[in-house]
Amino acid sequence: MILDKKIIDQHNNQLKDKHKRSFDYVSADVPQVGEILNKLQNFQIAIPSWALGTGGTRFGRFSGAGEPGTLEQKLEDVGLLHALNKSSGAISLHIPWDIPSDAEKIKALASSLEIGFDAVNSNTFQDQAGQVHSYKFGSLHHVDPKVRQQAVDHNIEVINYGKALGSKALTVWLADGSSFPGQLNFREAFQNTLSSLQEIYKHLPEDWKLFVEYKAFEPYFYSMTIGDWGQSLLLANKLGPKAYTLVDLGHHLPNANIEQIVSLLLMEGKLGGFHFNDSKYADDDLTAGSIKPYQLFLIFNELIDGMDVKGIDHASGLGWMIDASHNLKDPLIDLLQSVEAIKIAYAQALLVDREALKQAQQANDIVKAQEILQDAFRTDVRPLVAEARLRSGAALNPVQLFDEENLRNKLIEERGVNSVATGL
Ligand SMILES: [Mn+2]
Repeated sequence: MILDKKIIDQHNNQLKDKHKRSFDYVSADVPQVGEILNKLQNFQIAIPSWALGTGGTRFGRFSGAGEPGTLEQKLEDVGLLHALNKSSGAISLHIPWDIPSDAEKIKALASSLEIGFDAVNSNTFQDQAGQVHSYKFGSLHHVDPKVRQQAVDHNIEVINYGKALGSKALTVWLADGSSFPGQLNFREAFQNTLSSLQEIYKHLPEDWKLFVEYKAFEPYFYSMTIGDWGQSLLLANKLGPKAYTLVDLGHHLPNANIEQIVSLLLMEGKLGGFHFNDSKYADDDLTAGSIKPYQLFLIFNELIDGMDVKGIDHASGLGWMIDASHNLKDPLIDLLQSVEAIKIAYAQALLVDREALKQAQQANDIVKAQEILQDAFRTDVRPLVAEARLRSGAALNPVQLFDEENLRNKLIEERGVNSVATGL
């Protein structure tokens, strides 16, 4: 579905007076407002193709309606999000759920919707129909070289699909691990993983990045072969300059200090990208910023600090993506909420007075340091984020517009009630 620009203009007209009042109020105290708005306009967060349908838990899945049943429809959904917020200008494809059988046609559709292709994702965490070897006991770390080779070949195939579309990164997340002590030899599992990744790395184009994702537990509960940022960083360092660590917010043990991890990975030049979501207990895959918005702000505070020190462009230097699952809310609305939360945290972090913070740190003035951070966090930056959207031609309030225009019902009319997205 293509959203008529007139609908967005009408919506913006209705809200513009109220918006102007709140924008004028906030921006009066922000001297660098023009620069912040530019950065907000440039900052895009990729949408994963698997998040467009309803997710489930291991106990069940309650399907939504009018889900995108084809890759073309998934692109259209991301195009719709991007029309609403002008902040979701890329899709991240998962192979084999989204094989682009006609790459040129898919590229043309994406470019008509003004969306690009973010990292491609391989899947060795489940068996596909007709697959020769099973991944039941792992893939790249498997004790059997034939299984490892099959998983390596799959990743090379994913790179080739990505090349055809213009992707520039491969994300590898492995469901390799063990659930019982004694099941695995840790060193052998790690070495097998390293040599498999080295094979994949050889096929990575010069201008590509390899993102090595880690996860503390699940689907295995005793050990994960790439279980934390240390293991991921070890692999990335051994692989070479095109390999980076990818941080998924839900992939840590409870209360891990993710902002500190981010800071050190950036210092080492090895932070490749992000998967945004939120959680209370584990890999809950909830809407970004819905549970711990202060943590999200603190992460962005370190990101900006670390990127600015190295002169890394905020918008293009790292891979930014949502990795969430929506089993209660409408996936599209949920994604709009996540993008909004990410941009709010980014805007708040842009407000931090870095010079004053540095002085407070040097003087061991803890009170001042806390005041500086919380001043920024407690500023209502929503009008800044909305103004950036307005200047980009998007809606002042995307969630409200989605609701007012009954966009889900229109998708159901187009696709039917029973249309189900491929994926988990
Ligand atoms: Mn992830």
